[in-house]
Amino acid sequence: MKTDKSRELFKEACRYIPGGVNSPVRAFKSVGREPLFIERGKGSHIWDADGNEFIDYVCSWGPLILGHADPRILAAVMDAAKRGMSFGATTEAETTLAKMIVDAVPSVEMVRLVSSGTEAVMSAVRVARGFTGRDKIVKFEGGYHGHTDALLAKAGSGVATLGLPDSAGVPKGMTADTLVLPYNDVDAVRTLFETAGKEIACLVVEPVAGNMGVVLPKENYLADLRELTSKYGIVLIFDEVITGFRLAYGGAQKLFGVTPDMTTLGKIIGGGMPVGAYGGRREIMEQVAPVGPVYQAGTLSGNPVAVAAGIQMLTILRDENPYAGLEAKMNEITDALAEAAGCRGVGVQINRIGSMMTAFFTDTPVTDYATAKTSDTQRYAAFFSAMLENGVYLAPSQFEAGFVSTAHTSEDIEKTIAASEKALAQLK
Ligand code: KE4
Repeated sequence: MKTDKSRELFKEACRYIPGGVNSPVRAFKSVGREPLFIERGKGSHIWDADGNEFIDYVCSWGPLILGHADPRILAAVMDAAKRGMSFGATTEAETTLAKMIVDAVPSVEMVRLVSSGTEAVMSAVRVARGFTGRDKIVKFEGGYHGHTDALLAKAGSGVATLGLPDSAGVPKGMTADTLVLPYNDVDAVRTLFETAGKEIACLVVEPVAGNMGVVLPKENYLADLRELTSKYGIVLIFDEVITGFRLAYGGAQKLFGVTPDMTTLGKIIGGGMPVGAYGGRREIMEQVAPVGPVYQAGTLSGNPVAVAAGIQMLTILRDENPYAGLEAKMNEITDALAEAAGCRGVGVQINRIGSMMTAFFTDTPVTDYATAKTSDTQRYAAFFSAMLENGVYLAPSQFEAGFVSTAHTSEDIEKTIAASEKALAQLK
C-alpha cells in the first residue's frame, strides 16, 4: 500500500505538532505504523493522501453514526454558517438541541452545552462536588472520561494505548481525591462506600465501557451502582459520550433501564462538530452559574454551526430509529469474525453491543481492564495492518471501540469479512 504522501505529511506535521497529531491515539503508535493522513470521507468510506480507500470502522471515534459527509448534516451546517459562525450570545437553536436531549435522555431535566466530552465530564464532576459539598470522586480502571486532571488516573483510551501509568504534569493533589476501582466489581464499590461513602461526591462510569475496548456491564451491575450511590447520597454520573445516542436514542441508560443523576454526552450530539453536554436532575443543574454557585463557561459553547449539525443528527436518529439495523450489521460482521478466528485457532474475544465492538486478541473473556490487558497487542497490531492492507480501517489500538454506521452497505460487510479471513490467516 503506497503511503509516500502520508509519510511526507507526517514528517512535516511532526515539526509543528507534538507527535504530528492533535490527539495521541491518532499516531498509530500502538499498531507500529506511521499514521495515514485522511483527505476525505463519504458515507462509510475514507480516502487517504495517497488515494488509498478504506471502509471506515472508526467513524471519527463514534460521532459519525450516519457516515461521513451526510448531505443532510452538511446542508444544516452550511445553512447555519451563512448566518454567521458564532455570536457569543444566546440563540434559539441551543434551546432546540437542549430540548431534544432532555426529551431523549431519561436522567436529563436540564442540560448545558460545551465543546467536548472532556469539558462535559470536568464540569459534571465540579457540579456534583458543588451540589454535595464533598470532594472525593470514584472512577474505574480503564475508564476514560477525557483528559481533565482529576480523571487521568488509571485511564483507558489513549493513556492505556500508550501504556502510560497515568499522565505527567498531574499534581498528586489533583488525583488525591480520586478513588479508582475495578470495573464490573460491585463488591469493591460496596466495600469502599461502607467506609468512605459519605465523603464521595460522585461516581463516574461508562455504562458500557468503550475505552478499555468494549466491555459490557455485568448483569445488574448498573442497577447495583444506582442503588449504592442513592444509599450514600452520591451523584451517579453516566459518561455516555460514546454510548449516548449510539446504543439507543436515549443512550445506555434507556437500554439498561437505569437512570443516573447526571449524564455526560459528546460525539454524536455534534454530528461531527465539536459539541459536548452535561445534564441531569434540575436540582443539581440549578447549581450551575449564573443560577447557582458552580462556575462553568465556554466561548464556543452552543456554537450555532455545531448545534445545527447536532440538531440535524438527532432529528434523523429520532425519526429514522436506525438502531436495530445498525446492530444487525455489527452482528453480521462479528459473527463472521468469531467464526473465522475460531476455525483458524486464533484466540479472539469479541465484545459487542448494538453498533459498537472490540475484538480482543486473548483467550480470556474480557470483563474489566485487567482482563482487557491480557490481550496480545502485537497480534492486534498485525491484524490491524493486514486489515488496512485489505482496505479496512479499524481503530489503531486494541483498547478502543469500533463502530458501524447507517452508511455501511452489505458490500462493505462482505468485503470486511473477506478481509478479516485473509488477515486472520496471515497471523502467525
Ligand atoms: P473528548 O474530549 O475527546 O471529546 O471526549 C472525552 C471522552 C469522554 N468520555 C468518554 C467515554 C470518551 O470516550 C471520551 C473520548 N473518547 C476518545 C476515544 N475513545 C476520543 C478519541 C481521542 O482521544 O482522540
